[in-house]
Amino acid sequence: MTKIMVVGPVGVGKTSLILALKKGDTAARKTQAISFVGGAIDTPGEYAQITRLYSALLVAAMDASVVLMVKDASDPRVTLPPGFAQMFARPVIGVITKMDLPCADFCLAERLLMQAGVGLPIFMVSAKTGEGIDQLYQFLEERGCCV
Ligand SMILES: Nc1nc2c(ncn2[C@@H]2O[C@H](COP(=O)(O)OP(=O)(O)O)[C@@H](O)[C@H]2O)c(=O)[nH]1
Ligand SMILES: [Mg+2]
Repeated sequence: MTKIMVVGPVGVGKTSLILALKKGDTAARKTQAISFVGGAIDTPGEYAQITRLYSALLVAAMDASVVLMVKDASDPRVTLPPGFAQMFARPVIGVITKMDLPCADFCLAERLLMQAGVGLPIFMVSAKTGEGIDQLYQFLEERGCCV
């Protein structure tokens, strides 16, 4: 059981993050269903935004050893409900994406992830520039997760 599952609202950069960790250069397309990409489970953003779809996320998480909860650094909205991370019977690692954007607000994104129940460490990455990807990759590799 070495899979990672990536969750978070639509458009935060989940698929791009998986592709960056895989060191692929293909562009992300809209994720329509829970899908297996190498050692990762990619999930449609709607599953983190529509309460009645949470159960599907929880079932899929049974197949993963770690959940990556993704927050877009350029989006100041509260997009994950309080305690969302605690639903998962798995360690949840926070990942803040789009750190390359000028409007990226790391402090706010970190606070919102923590409100959603995510603990430290929280990783800051950009799938566009590659910032932070190696550190996250190494962290996952040390825990036996391969993407
Ligand atoms: N600037 C920037 N854009 C990103 C980054 N990651 C993803 N995007 C863009 O955000 C949009 C949604 O990305 P996607 O990976 O499909 O998000 P998902 O719905 O969470 O899987 C796409 O237009 C990506 O090119 C990033 O790190 N920086
Ligand atoms: Mg996607």
